Amino acid sequence: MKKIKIEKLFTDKKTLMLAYDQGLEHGPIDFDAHNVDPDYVIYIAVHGKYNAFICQKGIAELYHENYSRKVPLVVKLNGKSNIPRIFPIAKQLCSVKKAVDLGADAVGYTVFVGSPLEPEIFKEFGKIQEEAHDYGLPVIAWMYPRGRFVTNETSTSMLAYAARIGLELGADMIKIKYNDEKEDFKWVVRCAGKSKIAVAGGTRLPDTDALKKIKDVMETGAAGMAIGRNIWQHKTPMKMTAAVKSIIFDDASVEEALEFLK
Ligand code: FBP
Repeated sequence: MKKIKIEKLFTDKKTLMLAYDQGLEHGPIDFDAHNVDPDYVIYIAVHGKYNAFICQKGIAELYHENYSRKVPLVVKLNGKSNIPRIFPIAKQLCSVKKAVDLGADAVGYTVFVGSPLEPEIFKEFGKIQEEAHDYGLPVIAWMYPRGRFVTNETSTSMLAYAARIGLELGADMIKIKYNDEKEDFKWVVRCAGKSKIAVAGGTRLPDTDALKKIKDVMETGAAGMAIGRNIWQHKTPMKMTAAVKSIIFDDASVEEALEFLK
C-alpha cells in the first residue's frame, strides 16, 4: 500500500485550511469587491500560513503562479451550483491526474449522504479515492447529509452516520458541519475513527460567536477547521486568522483570541 502523504496538511496534528470553492457552490452572492478576487484570498492563505488553500481547478490553474509552493493545495474534484434544486449530487469535474499536475497535496470531494443518488455518488467517490491513493494523495470528503430523505442535516445521529460513512469509504479527512452540541459532537468525532475531522465554518458569524464555535469544536477532539466565509468575509482577515490560529494551535481562550482583533 502506498504511503498517504497527509502530514503537510497538519501542524502538530491540528489543521486550519482556507476554503474558497463557494463561487461555484453559492455564486458571487458570497463575495464583495475584495474577496471576489481570488488573489485577495490567496494572499490570506499564503501570508496566514494556512495548512491548505482549497479551490476548484479553474482557480488552481489560472492563479497557479500566485500560490504554488507557498501554501499546500487541495483541489476540489466535484461541485455543483445551487441553481437546479434537483437531487443533490455533485459530479466529478476534475480528474485526479489533473489535480496532481496542478501540484495538489490532497483532493476533495463532496458526498451528499442520503441523496437519492447516493449509490452513484459512493461509486464515483470510491473510484477517485483509489486513484488518489495510488498517487499517495490524501482524500478529504465533505460529508454533507442532504436531500428529501434527510430530515435534519445536522442532528448528531445524522452527522455521526455521515462521519462513519466517510471512514468506511476511505476518506483520510472528513469535512463536516458542526451542530453546536459540543458533548454530542464528540460522538461524531469518535465515529470517524482514524479519519480526521475538519469542521466547516458556515455563514459569517459575529467574532465572539465564531471563535466560541471554534473553541468548542477543538474541545470535541476534531483536528481543526476548513473554513471560508468567516475568514475572507471578515473586514480584517489577517487578524481573524491570527485569532483562529491561537485557538487551534495554541489552545488560547476565546478572550485571549479576541485580543488579536483589537
Ligand atoms: P464555509 O466555511 O464558507 O462555510 O465553507 C465551507 C464549505 O464546505 C465550502 O467548502 C463549500 O463551498 C460550502 O461550505 C458548501 O456549503 P453548502 O453546501 O452548505 O452550501
